[in-house]
Amino acid sequence: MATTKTDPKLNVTAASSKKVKFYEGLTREQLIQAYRLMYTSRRIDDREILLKRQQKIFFQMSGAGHEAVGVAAGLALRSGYDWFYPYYRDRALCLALGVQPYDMFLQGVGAADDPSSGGRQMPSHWSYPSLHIVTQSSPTGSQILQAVGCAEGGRYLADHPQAAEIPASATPDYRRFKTVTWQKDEVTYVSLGDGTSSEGEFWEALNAAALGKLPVIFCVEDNGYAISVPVEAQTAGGNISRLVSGFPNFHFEEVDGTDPVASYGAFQRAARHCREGLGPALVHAHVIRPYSHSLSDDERLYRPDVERERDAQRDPVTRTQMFLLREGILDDKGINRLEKDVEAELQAAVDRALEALPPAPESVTQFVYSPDLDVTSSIFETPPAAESQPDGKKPAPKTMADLINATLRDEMKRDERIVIFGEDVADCSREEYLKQKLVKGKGGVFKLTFGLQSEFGNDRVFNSPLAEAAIVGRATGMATRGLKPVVEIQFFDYIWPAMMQIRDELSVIRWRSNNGFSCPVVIRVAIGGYLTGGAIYHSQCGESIFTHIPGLRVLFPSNAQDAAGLLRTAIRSDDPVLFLEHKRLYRESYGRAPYPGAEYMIPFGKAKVVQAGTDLTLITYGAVVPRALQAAQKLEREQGVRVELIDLRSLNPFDWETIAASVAKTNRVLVAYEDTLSWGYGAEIAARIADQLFDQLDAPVRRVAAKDTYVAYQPILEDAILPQPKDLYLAMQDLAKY
Ligand SMILES: Cc1ncc(C[n+]2csc(CCOP(=O)(O)OP(=O)(O)O)c2C)c(N)n1
Ligand SMILES: [Mg+2]
Repeated sequence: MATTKTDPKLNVTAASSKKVKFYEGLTREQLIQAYRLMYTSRRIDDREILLKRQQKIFFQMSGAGHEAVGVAAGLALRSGYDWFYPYYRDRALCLALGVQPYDMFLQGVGAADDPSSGGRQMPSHWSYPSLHIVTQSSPTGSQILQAVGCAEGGRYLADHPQAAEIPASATPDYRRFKTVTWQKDEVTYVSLGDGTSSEGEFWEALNAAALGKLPVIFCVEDNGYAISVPVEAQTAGGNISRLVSGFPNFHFEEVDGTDPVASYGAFQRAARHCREGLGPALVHAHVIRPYSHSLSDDERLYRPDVERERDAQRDPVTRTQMFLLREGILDDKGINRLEKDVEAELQAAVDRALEALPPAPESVTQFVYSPDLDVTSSIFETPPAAESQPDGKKPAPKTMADLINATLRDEMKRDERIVIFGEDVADCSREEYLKQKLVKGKGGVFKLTFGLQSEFGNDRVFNSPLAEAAIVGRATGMATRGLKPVVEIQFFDYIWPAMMQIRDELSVIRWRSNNGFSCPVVIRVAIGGYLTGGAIYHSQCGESIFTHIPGLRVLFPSNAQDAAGLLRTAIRSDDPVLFLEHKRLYRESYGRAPYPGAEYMIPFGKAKVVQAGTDLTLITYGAVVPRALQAAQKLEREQGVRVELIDLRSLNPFDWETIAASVAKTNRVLVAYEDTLSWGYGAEIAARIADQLFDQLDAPVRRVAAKDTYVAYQPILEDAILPQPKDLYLAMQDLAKY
C-alpha cells in the first residue's frame, strides 16, 4: 500500500520557500482560519486551566500540542457528513468541525445546557449529534471498534437504502425514534494516542477495517508519552507505523502533526483512499504534549528540561504563527488583531458559561433507558397466533432453538436493518460452496442461526473474526447509525473480552450523551450448565453482573414460547438487550411449543406464574424452572404443600408486582438460581422482599443456588455444584415447616 512519509523534523520554512499559492491545497484564507482555530483551541485550554485553579470547573484535559493535526483533519473532512470518534485531545478538531467555545466552557462547568452531555460527562469528551461527533467515553481505545461499526453501518445503508424506510403499517419499534442518514462516500474518523495503540481493541479494529476495506481513518496522535510511559517502552520498536504496515488495503501516512500543511496533505490523501472505496487509512501524526498529561500530572517528574525544551521548538501554535508571518499571509498587526478577537470571544463565552444553570438533581435517572419506547408497555403484549392449521391438525411443538431461529427469520423479513454476526453464525463464509450446493451450512455452533445467511445473504448474516470486543463494539457503532445488530456471543464464558464495550459503552451511551445517541443492540448469548461435561468454561452463569449495569435489559427465558416472544420484543426495542439462552434448554423436551407467529411479543418485566399455589412462593428463571417444577410437584404429591412457582423470564426489569402479590398470599419465599450463591441475582430479590415485604413474611427468605465454586467437568461434581431438584425440595420442605 502507498505510504507517504514526511520528515517529522521538516522545517516549515522549506515549504514556504516554494512561494506556492496553495499549500497542499489550502488557500491563504484557510491557513488564517486554521491558525485562528489552533490559537482558539490553545487559549481555551489556558482559560480552562485558570478556571480549574479557581475551582469554577471540575476537570481539565488539554489538547495542547495536538492543534495542527486536529485542524488539518477538520479541514480535510466534512462536518455533519463524515462521522467522528475523536478522543480527549481533539479540541482543535472539534472547533474545526463547528463546536463553539461556549459549548466547551459549558462542558467545563457541567451545565444543564451542555449539548454534549448536560453535565454528565467530563469536559473534552465530545458529543455533538448534528456534527456527527459521536459521544465519547474515558477508557482509552473503546471508541475504535465503534468507529469501524459506524463505517460498516454507513456502507450497509448505502447498499440497502430501503432499510432506512419505516413501513407505515409496522407496529411501533425502535426505528420510529432514529433519524438515519448516510453518504455513499462518507468517511469515519477515529483518533487515539500512542499509548492507546497498545490496547487489543485497536488491533481488532485494524483487522476488521482491513478485512472489510472500510472507509475509516485511524489517526494516531503520537505525543511520545502515555502519561509517564515513553513510546519506546510502549510500542515495540518505538514506532507504530512500522508495526501496522503489514495490514492490507490500508493507506498509511506518517506525518509531522505539528505542521498543519503537511497534516492536511496527509488527511487529504487518506480521505481520498477511503472515499474511493479502496479501504481504510492510518495517519500517524507526531505531535507534542507541552502541558503534562493532565492537571494531575507533573511531567517534570519524568521528563528533563532539555527534552521539554526540544518539544517546545515544535509547538504547533508558534510554528504556524511564524509560518504565516514568513509567508506574508499575515503581518504582526494581523496576528495581533486575530488574537485579540479570539480573546474577546473567549471572554464573552466564559462569562456566559459561568452564568449557566446546573442540571436538576431529579434528572439523574433520565435517559438510562429510551424515553420513547417503554419495553414494559402493553403494545408488546400480543397473543400467540391461532394454533390450528389449515388441515385442522395441531402444529407440532418445537424446541427453543427452533423458535429462536424462526423468530430471527421473521424479524429479518420484517426489518431490513437487522444484521446478524458473530463467531460461526453464518452458514458458510465461502458463499460459493452454498451456491454450488456443496455444503449445507453451519449456522452457529448450536445452529440457532442456521439457514439465515442462505436466505438473507452475506451482508446481513456473516461470520466475524474471533474477537468478542469487536463483535459488541462494531454492533454498537452500527446501532448508533440506526441499524439493529443482533449479535451472538458463542458462550457466556467468553463474553468477558466484550465487557468493556458492554459496561462502559453500549449500556451508557444514551445516558452519557443526554439522549443524543442510542444503540439498541441485541446480544444473544448461550449460557449455563447442567451439560454433563461442560466444565468450567462452557457452563458459566453470571447474569447478576449484567443486571447490575444500568441501561442494559437482561432476559433469561426458560421455554420456547417465551424465548420467541421476548426475543421479538428485544429486537423491536429501543434499548440494548442481553438475551440469555440456556444451552441445556435449547433442545429440551420441557417447554416446547408451536411457533406463536410473526407478531407474538411479551413485554419485559412480566413474570409467568408457572403454577399457582398457596403455601410457598418459589421465584426462579432459566434452567432451574423445570427443576423447580419437578421438586414442587413432588412436594405437593408427598406432603400436600402447594407451591406457587414464578418464572421471572425478564431479569431487568423484573416483575415486582407478581412477586409481591404472591408473597402476600403465601408468606414464604424461596429464591433459586443456577449461578453461584453469594452476590447472585437472587440476593437482590431476597433483599427487596426482606426490605419491602417484611410484614408479610412468616419465615426468612431462603435461597438455593450453586456452590461458590466453578462448574466441574466430572458429572458427579457438576451435580454437587449446581442446584438440583432435591436441593429445591429440601429447602421448600424446611420453609413450609418453619
Ligand atoms: C482502558 C484505560 N486504561 C487506563 C486509563 C487511564 N489513562 C488515561 S489517559 C492514559 C494515557 C493515554 O496515553 P495516549 O494514548 O498516548 O494518549 P495521550 O494522553 O498521550 O494523548 C491512561 C493510562 C484509561 N483512561 N483507560
Ligand atoms: Mg501519548
